[in-house]
Amino acid sequence: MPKKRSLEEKSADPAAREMLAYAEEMGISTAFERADALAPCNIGAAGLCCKLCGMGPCRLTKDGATGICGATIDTIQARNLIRAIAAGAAAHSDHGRDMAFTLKAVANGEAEGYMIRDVAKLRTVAARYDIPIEGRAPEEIANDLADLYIAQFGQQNGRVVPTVRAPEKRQKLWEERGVIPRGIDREVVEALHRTHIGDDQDPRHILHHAIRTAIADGWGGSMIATDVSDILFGTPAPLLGQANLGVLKEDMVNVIVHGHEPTLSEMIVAASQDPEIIEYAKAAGAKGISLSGICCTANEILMRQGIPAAGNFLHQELAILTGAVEAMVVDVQCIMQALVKLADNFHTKIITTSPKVRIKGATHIEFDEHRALTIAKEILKVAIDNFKNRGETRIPQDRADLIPGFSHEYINYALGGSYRGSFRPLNDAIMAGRIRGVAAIVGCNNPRTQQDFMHVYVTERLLKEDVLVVETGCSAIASAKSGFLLGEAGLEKVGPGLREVCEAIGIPPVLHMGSCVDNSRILTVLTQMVEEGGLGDDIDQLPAVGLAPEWMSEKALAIGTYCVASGAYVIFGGSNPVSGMPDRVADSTLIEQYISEGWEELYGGKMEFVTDPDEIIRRTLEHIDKKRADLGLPAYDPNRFGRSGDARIHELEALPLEERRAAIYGARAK
Ligand code: NFS
Repeated sequence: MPKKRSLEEKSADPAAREMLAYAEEMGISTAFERADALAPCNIGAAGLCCKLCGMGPCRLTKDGATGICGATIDTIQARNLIRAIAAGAAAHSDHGRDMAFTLKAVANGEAEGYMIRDVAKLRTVAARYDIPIEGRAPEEIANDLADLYIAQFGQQNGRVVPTVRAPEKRQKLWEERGVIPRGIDREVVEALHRTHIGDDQDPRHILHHAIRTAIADGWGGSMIATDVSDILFGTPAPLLGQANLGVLKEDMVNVIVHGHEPTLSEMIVAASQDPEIIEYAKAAGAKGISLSGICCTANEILMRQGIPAAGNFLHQELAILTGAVEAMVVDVQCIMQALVKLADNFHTKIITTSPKVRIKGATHIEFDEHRALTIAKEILKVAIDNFKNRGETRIPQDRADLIPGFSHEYINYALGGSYRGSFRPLNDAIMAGRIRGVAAIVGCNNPRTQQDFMHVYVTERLLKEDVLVVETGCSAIASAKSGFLLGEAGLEKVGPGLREVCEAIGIPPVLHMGSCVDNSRILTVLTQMVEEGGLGDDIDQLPAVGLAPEWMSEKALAIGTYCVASGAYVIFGGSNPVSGMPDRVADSTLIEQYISEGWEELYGGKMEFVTDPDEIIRRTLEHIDKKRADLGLPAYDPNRFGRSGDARIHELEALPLEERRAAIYGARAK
């Protein structure tokens, strides 16, 4: 019998615990409780089930077993893995395609309500591809860039163009290995073709194409999505935001936008500020409209507009349980079907908007970027009309302030200033050992593990070890809820060297870099660190690690794989989709070995699945220290730092005047 967990075991977040207690009291089902009731299939979870044809499903339970067609465990695991990676790449990239079409429509004056907000980024990106920019109107440049980007999806030969933005050495390596993606859709389709019954049956050869498919995501579809979002909605820069369910308002119409694409949510933000809509809300008896986000939509509008985040993936049901949400407006990805049934217990309307996503029982108001503002207003009116149906509410009071908005452009600026924006200070801090290394902590919540615990634990431990942390996706929201994304709030938990750097530059120790497609920003940061000099000439030489401690989505696997292809060491927590049976004969399956040691030999990056958080930390620090040693940098020694910056000033301030003088001038006087 699966174990029923306590509230504390289900989530590290007090707001979640409060709502889960309420759900239990009301007898309402949530993903947390369904995860307790439904044990995962141990054969499927280990990657040992093949259901690619009608002879199966073949469930292989012993080392050496094969499917009816003769497929081995290694082949089946490789096929399952590449299919997940292809689905993840498809999701990110299809999002990128829609953004490119929106850019095209904006350039041609056909998209109501949108404009080109960041002309500087448009010009910088266009110039990278030799699109003429001088003397041209932003719309002309945008039209050419949109055409180029749209073409990347259906391109048959050549290379997906954003790959030219990788370090030169990396590009050469990809060419040598034959993994430069030719066209985004082509690689995804080929992944499906190769895994049809009776096609590619050499696991290494299958996974070779997994790398190419993943590069088409990170250095293709995702990068396109991030570029176009910045061009249309503005490149993020730090601003003040809030996170957790306490952002919902008792006296206002609460509308939550949930999903991933910023095209609709940005328009809902604009519509919510329209005087006509505000009046409409007031006429309905509310003080106004309060907008908030869940999942990566939350990150998109939090980073750019400071709209609060109601929570991460596992908060979607909990938000409805407050009884205070008039409408949850969803577009694509990470939306639970369970929302509709859950919402039946309250007045909340679930509104689907994407032509690609409908949920039985939900209200569908289809979004079309050509009439975006009109549709956004229509959606808000539905929510406002629903305000009168609100019953009893139960809004947890937990909310935390945060400062998101660390695009790579902003980090560059913060480190060097307007006229000499540069990654030099970051590289110098790493070289000196003030910063031991960098960790990107990303990815989902998974109801099979305690919500947020792994994200927060791993983040806290690494900060103590002077590792600078950058975050995206639901991981960033977990840190936001825990107060790490606010400079002073997190600093007493930070190691001495990193603390000095954060104080000197004025940044929090954890940098929120955006949504999951914005992991492409991390690729750009890593590239800029390489190009700045002093830390080797390719990403695999950097003392950097990527972690997805609570992953669950196929997109996370795609992200992990393109990070490996780019040279990073990536560790996933939680479940291991290529583990094989627990009683397997060898220490690791052939696939586990291949994506770790095998990929490291080929690309300098490796992928591992590790459940124990302390082991994740150990491996992360071991890797960072090894990379430091390989670069000839001094070994990490925290005792060398912490004698400057704000900490030192506070210490001096506490001394009597004479002693303070002696401390400051004494050494010099001698
Ligand atoms: Ni990323 Fe964003 Fe969250 Fe996981 Fe889902 S919202 S795209 S997949 S659950 S981090």
